[in-house]
Amino acid sequence: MYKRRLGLVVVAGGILVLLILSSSRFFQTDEILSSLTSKSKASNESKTAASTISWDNYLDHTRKLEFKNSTALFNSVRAVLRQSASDIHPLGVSYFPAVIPQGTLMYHAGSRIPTSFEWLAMDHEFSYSFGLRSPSYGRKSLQKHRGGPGRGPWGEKNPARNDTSNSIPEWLHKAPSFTGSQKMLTYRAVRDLNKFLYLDGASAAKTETGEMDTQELLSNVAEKKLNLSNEAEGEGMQERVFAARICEWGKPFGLDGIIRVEVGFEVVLCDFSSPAVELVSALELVNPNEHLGLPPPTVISKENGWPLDDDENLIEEHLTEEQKTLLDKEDSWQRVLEIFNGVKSFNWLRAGAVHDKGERRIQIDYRYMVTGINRTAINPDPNNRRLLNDDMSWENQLEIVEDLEHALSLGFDASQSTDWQIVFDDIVDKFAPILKVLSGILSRVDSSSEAVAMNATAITLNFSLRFKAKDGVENQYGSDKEFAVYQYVRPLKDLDTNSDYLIWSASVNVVRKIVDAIYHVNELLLPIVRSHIEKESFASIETTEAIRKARQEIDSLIEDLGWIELHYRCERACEWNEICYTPSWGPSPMGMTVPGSSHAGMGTYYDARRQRLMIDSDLKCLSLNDLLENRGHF
Ligand SMILES: *[C@@H]1O[C@H](CO)[C@@H](O)[C@H](O)[C@H]1NC(C)=O
Ligand SMILES: *[C@@H]1O[C@H](CO)[C@@H](O)[C@H](O)[C@H]1NC(C)=O
Ligand SMILES: *[C@@H]1O[C@H](CO)[C@@H](O)[C@H](O)[C@H]1NC(C)=O
Ligand SMILES: *[C@@H]1O[C@H](CO)[C@@H](O)[C@H](O)[C@H]1NC(C)=O
Ligand SMILES: *[C@@H]1O[C@H](CO)[C@@H](O)[C@H](O)[C@H]1NC(C)=O
Ligand SMILES: *[C@@H]1O[C@H](CO)[C@@H](O)[C@H](O)[C@H]1NC(C)=O
Ligand SMILES: CC(=O)N[C@H]1CO[C@H](CO)[C@@H](O)[C@@H]1O
Repeated sequence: MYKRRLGLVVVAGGILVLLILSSSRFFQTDEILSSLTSKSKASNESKTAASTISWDNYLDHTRKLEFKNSTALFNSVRAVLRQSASDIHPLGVSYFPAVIPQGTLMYHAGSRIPTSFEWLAMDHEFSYSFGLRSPSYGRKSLQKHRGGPGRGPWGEKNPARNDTSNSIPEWLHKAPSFTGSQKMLTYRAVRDLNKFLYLDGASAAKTETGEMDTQELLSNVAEKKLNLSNEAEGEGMQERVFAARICEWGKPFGLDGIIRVEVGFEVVLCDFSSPAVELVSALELVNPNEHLGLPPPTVISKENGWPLDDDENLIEEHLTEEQKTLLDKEDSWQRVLEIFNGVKSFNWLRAGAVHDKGERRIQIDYRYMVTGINRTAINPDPNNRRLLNDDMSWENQLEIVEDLEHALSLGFDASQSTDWQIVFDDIVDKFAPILKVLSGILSRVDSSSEAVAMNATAITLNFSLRFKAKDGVENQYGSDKEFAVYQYVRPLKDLDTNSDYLIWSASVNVVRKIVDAIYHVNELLLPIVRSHIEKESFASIETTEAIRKARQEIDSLIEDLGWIELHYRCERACEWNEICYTPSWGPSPMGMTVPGSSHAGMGTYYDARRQRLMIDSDLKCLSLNDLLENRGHF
C-alpha cells in the first residue's frame, strides 16, 4: 500500500493540485501551509488523503501543537456527548458541529406548544420529570410552601458561582405551576438536522464559573454584530437571553440550535415552526394523585382553621381529633406519592447515566470543530480554565464566530468525518491499563528491585517486542516506535480541514509521549533484568534510581494525560436497582450540594486550590433509597 504515493493537496482557493509522488519524504506540508498564512483558521485547508499517510511520513502531516494543548484537545474530544465525562470535565471551550438524524424523537413538557425557540430533551424521562409536579399532601404540604422561589430541585445556589442576579433557577422559566394543564409533547426530526452546535463540558450548568462561556461568547458577539438591544434582558434569565441571541445570529446560516448536557442531553431548537420537525404526540400529563382518585390536598392555613404559629409551623398539640385524622390519612397518601416521585426522578438519573457511554443518536462532524484550544492561552485543567479568560481578545472572539459562520454555511455531514472519539477510545483502552499496571508495579516498595524491574519490563518488553525488527533481517516496512505510534493514530478519513489537522496532531503527540515513556521505562529497567539473568551484580543504588525515574515518568504522564479513566472509577459494579452516579452541575434530582446548604453534596468535595466544587474520584452506586434520603422528592 505505502508504495502508492498518491497525494492530494487541495490548495485553498479551490485549485486542486494532484501530485503523484515517488519519494516517501516528499511531503512538505508545513511549507505549503506556511505560505498560506491567513487569519481565519477554518479555511485555507490542505487536504491529505488518508491512504497516503504511512508510518514513515505521518509526522510530516502534523502541525505544531504543545503537549498540554494536545491533551486538552484529546480529552475534549473524548468527553463529547458523554454525560459523566462532561460533568467531570465541566469547563468546555469548544463548539462541535452536530447532526440530529432524521427520525430522531425529542421531548418537551409544557403548558403550550412552543412557537419560538425552546428546549427539547433527548430523553422523555427528563421532560416528564420536569413537567410533572404533583402537589404535596398532609404535613409535607406545609414544608413545600416555605421552599421559596430560590430553592430549586437541585438544591441551593451552587457555591461555585457567586452571582445574585441569577439566583432564580433557570428552568423555572418554564416550570409549571400546580394549576393549569401540562402537556407532554413528542417531536420528530423530519430530515437530518445538520446545523446544530454541540457545546462541550457542563454547558447547561447555570453557573458563572465558565461552564457557559461558549454560549456567552456567541451571545456577546451576536449582540454587537447584530446591534441587538437589551430588551430580552428584562426577563432576567441569562440563559434565555443567550439562546435568543444565538438563534438570532444563526438564522442567516440556518442554525438549528445548540445542544448541551443536563442530566441527559438537551437541545435548544431555534425554530419550532420549521418544517424540519413535526409534532407526533401531545398528551395531557396525568398526575398520579388524580389517577389514584385522591381529592386535592387540604389547604392548611389559619383562615381554614388550622393551628399555625407565626412561622407557619403546625402546632400539633392544638390539632382537633378530626384534623389529626385527616393529616394522618394525607401523610399516608404522601408516602405513596413520594415513592412514585422518587422513581420518576430516579428514572431521569438513569436515563442520564445511560449516556455515560455517549448520546449516540447525535452525530459529530469533527471537520468543523471550532475551539479555543491553541488559539489563546487556556489552562489544560478542565476544572480550572475558561474560554472567556483574560487572554481572550475581542479579535479572537470575532474570529471564533467567523469560523463558526463559515462552518455553518457549509452544513455538517458526520459521515465525512473521522470519528475521532472512536480512535481515541481505542488509544485509551489500550494504554490506560498499561500505564496503571506499570505505575502499580513501580511503586511496590515491598519487593526487590529485580522483581519490580522484571514485572515492569514484562509489560514494556511485551509492548516493544511486537514492533521490533529482527536484527539482520531486511525490512522495508515500519518498525519500532515510529510504527507503534502510526498504528494507533492512523486517520480513518482524509485530513481535510484545520480542525482535522489539529485533532490529528493532538493524537500523534499524545500517543508519541506514551510510546516514548513505555520504551524509556524498558530501556531503564531492562539492564537490571539482564544482569539478574546473567547473575551479575548491579549496583543497587543505580537500580533504585532507575526504578525511581521510571516511576516518576509514568506517574507524571498519568497526571498530565488527565484521562478520566486514569483518575475516576465507579466504586464497584452497581446492582440492577442502582446507577453509577456522577453528580451533575445543572438541574438534577440530586444537587451538587447538601439540600438547603452550600456544603458539598453526595459525590462532591470543595477544592480550595481551584476554589470550586469537584467530583469525587470514587464514583458511588446510587439507589432509589439513597435518592429519597438525600433529596426527599420533587
Ligand atoms: C462570594 O462573594 C462573597 C461576598 O461578596 C465573598 O465574600 C466571597 O469571597 C465570594 N466567593 C467567591 C468564591 O468568590
Ligand atoms: C444600532 O442601534 C442603535 C439604536 O437603535 C442605532 O442608533 C445605531 O445606528 C445602530 N447601529 C448600527 C450599526 O446598526
Ligand atoms: C496552547 O496554544 C496557545 C496558542 O498557540 C498558547 O498560547 C498556549 O499557551 C498553549 N497552551 C498550553 C497549555 O500549552
Ligand atoms: C510480580 O509478578 C508476580 C506474578 O504476577 C507477582 O506474584 C509478584 O507479586 C509481582 N511483584 C511485583 C513487585 O510486582
Ligand atoms: C502483550 O502483547 C500482546 C501482543 O501485542 C498484547 O495482546 C497484550 O495485551 C500484551 N500484554 C500486556 C500485558 O501488555
Ligand atoms: C497551533 O498554534 C500555532 C501557533 O498559532 C500554529 O503554528 C499551529 O499550526 C497550531 N497547531 C495546529 C495543529 O493547528
Ligand atoms: C489563498 C486563499 O484562498 N486564501 C484565503 C484564505 O482564507 C481567507 C479567509 O477565509 C480568505 O480571505 C483568503 O482569500
